[in-house]
Amino acid sequence: MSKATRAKPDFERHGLSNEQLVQMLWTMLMQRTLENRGFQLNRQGKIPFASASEGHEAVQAGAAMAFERGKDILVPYYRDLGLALGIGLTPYEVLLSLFARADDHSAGRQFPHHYASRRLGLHTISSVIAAQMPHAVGAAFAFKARGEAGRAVLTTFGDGATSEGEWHESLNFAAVHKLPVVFLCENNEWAISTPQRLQMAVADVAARAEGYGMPGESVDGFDVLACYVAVKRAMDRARGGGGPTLVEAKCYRFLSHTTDDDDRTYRSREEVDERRKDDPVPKFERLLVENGVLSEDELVGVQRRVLAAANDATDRAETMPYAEPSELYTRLYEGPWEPWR
Ligand SMILES: Cc1ncc(C[n+]2csc(CCOP(=O)(O)OP(=O)(O)O)c2C)c(N)n1
Ligand SMILES: [Mg+2]
Repeated sequence: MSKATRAKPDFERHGLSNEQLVQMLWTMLMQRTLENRGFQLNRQGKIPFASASEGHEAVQAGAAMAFERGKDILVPYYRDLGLALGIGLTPYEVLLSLFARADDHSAGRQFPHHYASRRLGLHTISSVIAAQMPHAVGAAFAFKARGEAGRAVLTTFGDGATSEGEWHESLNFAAVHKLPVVFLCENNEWAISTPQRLQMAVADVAARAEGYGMPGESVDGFDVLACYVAVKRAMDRARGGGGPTLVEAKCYRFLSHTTDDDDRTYRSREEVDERRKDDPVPKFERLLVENGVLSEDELVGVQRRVLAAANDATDRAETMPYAEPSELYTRLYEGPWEPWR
């Protein structure tokens, strides 16, 4: 039976080809595999730290599909493993970052999961909450000042970041100057141990958009296609000169904040188990199989290829050397400039 005849007529694919849909699934599976790998390597004593992003796969794979590589700039935060993979960062580059090896973009000087890639338009990541947002707005301002139409900046942050001064300054400045930037909130209901109800007195982060004079939209962050549609619409608006948008994807963090956190100290297992029932990864797998985009066998094939690629990247990165002390100041500045001399 051909794939076309297997497809249900009510399946809304939003213009995405089978290849793109499977690409999104690949991103989600790879994100989950590599983030679990980070926890495993940490517990084995091989790496000092890893962040957790289980529960954020749909938001990130959907947003990545709305990003135009070679044109747009991504200014992410520390939980964006799937976004980085989705716009083209390789599993090997992720593992080099986790192992802090010499061939890592920062030669191992950055925090694990804090990647950067000029090739991909991936801005370096700061762990300082909301510090990336003025940078994103600055990049969008540069696009506008240089007359570079058709380009947009996508920046991401958590619910907790919305309490920072930079968050408000960034949204206000972007709206006043009608800048080509999309603010994507990955609302996972927690800022480490602080629940949303102690973070803000509104139910939806998106409601705040009106106060700045830009459109705001809340979307189901466990629905990868809904996330793609919302972020794509916002990116298209930005690229077309329509100004900024605030998109809020409501998701959940299934694991602890990072390998240094123990979420059992502030939330119940019942709460986490309840939210896991809506796990976006098996949900999207089922959607693709039920609609004939993938057969059961093809799905198993994708899962196996993801695991094999993750294992290969782990093995290769682990054998790589650390940077030499003499390289401490290399790759910090463009060209031979050495301002500390
Ligand atoms: C300015 C600043 N304050 C505090 C911290 C410590 N910190 C790290 S992550 C975090 C929680 C952020 O929560 P949220 O923005 O919801 O993102 P999430 O981690 O939930 O994805 C805090 C308070 C920090 N890194 N920077
Ligand atoms: Mg949060």
